[in-house]
Amino acid sequence: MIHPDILLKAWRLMCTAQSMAATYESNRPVCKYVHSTSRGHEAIQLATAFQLLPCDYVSPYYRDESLLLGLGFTPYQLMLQLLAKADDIFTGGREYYAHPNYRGAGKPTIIHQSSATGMQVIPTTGIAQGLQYLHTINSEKLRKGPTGELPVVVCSLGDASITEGEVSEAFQFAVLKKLPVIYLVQDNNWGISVSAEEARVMDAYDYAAGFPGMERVRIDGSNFEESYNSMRRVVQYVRQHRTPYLVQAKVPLLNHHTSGVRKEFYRSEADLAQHAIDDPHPKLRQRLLSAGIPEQQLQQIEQEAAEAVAQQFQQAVQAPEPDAATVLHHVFAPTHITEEKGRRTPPNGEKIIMVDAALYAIREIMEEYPEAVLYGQDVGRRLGGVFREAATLAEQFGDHRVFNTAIQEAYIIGSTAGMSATGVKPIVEVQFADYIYPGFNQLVTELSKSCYLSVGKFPIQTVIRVPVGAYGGGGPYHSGSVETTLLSIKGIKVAYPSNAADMKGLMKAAFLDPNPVVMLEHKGLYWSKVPGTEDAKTIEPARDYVLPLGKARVVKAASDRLNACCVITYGMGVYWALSAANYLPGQVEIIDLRTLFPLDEALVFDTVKKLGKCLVLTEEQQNNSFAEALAGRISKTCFQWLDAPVEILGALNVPAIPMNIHLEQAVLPDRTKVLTAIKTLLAY
Ligand SMILES: Cc1ncc(C[n+]2csc(CCOP(=O)(O)OP(=O)(O)O)c2C)c(N)n1
Repeated sequence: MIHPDILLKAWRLMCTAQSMAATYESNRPVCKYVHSTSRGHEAIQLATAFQLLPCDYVSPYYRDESLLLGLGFTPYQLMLQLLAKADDIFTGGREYYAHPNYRGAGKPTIIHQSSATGMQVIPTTGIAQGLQYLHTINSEKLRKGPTGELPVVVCSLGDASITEGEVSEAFQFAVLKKLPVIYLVQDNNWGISVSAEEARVMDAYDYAAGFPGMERVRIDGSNFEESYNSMRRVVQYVRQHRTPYLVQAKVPLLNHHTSGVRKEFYRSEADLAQHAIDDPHPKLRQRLLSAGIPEQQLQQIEQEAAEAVAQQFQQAVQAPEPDAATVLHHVFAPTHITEEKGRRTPPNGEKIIMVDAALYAIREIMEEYPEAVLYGQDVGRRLGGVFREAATLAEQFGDHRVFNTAIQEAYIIGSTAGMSATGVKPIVEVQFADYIYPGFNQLVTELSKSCYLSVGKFPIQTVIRVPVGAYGGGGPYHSGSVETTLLSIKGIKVAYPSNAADMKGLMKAAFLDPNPVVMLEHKGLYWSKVPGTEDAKTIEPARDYVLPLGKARVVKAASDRLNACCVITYGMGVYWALSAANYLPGQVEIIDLRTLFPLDEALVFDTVKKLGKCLVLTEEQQNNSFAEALAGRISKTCFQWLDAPVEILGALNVPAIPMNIHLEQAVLPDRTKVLTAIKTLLAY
């Protein structure tokens, strides 16, 4: 039997949510930012919140206002976000209503919430993956409940979100690894104006049957008592049995989809009347009355809730707006790796190839940090990466730390958001740059925005290794360059080493950086097999060597100060430039950027100002590339010092690198093309 105090608590909060919805509706000019309310969904949301412990994690979706009230957030706190005020504890006025994120005492942790329907399922499943790992290694970072309870993760979403493809990647991973995650699907039959009948042949409960090992239950989410009892059973089960569970909760939708997309636009009277039958509010009232709670007490609670909401709304309206000067804060979390340190060229050091530099860096990282894990396609035992870039790591560190994943780039990238929130430090790999696109959404939607929109609470510490680049007839889908596309994302860092020493030093810095870092690793440089790339082999830096992101390097200096130019480049471009420079002794200075973001603008601009002539060289197709953008910035900043227009050389503007090696060659820059471009510059 459910205790009457719990029913009364639910009643108070349900009345509060109802009052909030009514208040927002009657103050539409003030509540000008788009928002959704939980009307109709209150019972299942409160029932869920009441089961959770501070050691747990929950990812609410934008309709989970009542869930947040159930966790103990006050209407005032929620309203500060509604009105995008400075004191909004979640996002400082940067995010919509009911997009919380929270890390603090007394409540479950909530990672950054995007508005993209269904996309939170991967990061949230990543939390469960992180908790499972911490449990496996018996880590002190695993927070438990007051009597030693293990944490669970709740991922809440609407029924229409289930049809997103990424949801299936997360489900697959959760059942494969038996993760302690509860998928709470609130089924109101609508996805804005798209009805369930139009969108799918099965509900989430039936869909879950396709994922053996996923426990599942269908409940009436409008009935508080049923919801409470079911959620209590489910949460206890997952706490104990460490296995995924899907709860399909049927609920009515009683308010507008959002304040902007209004119910009268697309819902019939009959549909609204049908939904009203299941209003959880009168149902709970009836239950309380039959439990002997007097009508008068219920009315009094209702009135108190309304008064509290009115008073807190006034207070929120009066609260200050954010200071515009803070708008640039928290794009990244600060890194403590700012200086090049350690022995880059230790005495008696041996020369190594670039792929081994990456491998050795990761080996040393994993030896030092028990929270470091590595996963991706084929990186685990047996192969150790299609380039053997992770060879022997699974054997050395175990399958729980280095393992294969299915072909699911979205999961590989997106899960790191959840992993990182638990304190695990994931290094993941996308097999080829050409296949980063399925994971691109997670990178843009979830990872890149998390630090900024959580005002620094949830930076995502992850390294994403991406073999990249063209050589030797790799063909159209194994030769692509992706840096311009990546660099269009704000909130991630991108490194692009061109030799073994830089690879090792940058990998260490990337790992220690609290933000997402993409390591672009040129396949043509991995083994120095391409003629002219022998210098990509270097002495192996010592274990203590670290090279901060954002420091370029002078690869070759020009001695002829009167008629010289600089080549600003990276990756394979360094070697094309070096071989062209052999024909013009003393006249070419070569800068290897090493990191594309953050960019060492100081060294670039100083060099251009010193020499007056500049070529920006890239392997990417040239039009609208990073190289062109950089050339534009150089032209503007160094205008008075330039003796010639800034030249740019990249690949031809074709959609893909063709496979035939002669065609490939025709598309890519090479020594001859670079030499011609340099000579043109020097002739000015
Ligand atoms: C990836 C993505 N596509 C489209 C949208 C626009 N959108 C916002 S809510 C919504 C419907 C979601 O329905 P459901 O998940 O059932 O939740 P409900 O609003 O019914 O509670 C859509 C299509 C979005 N936010 N994200």
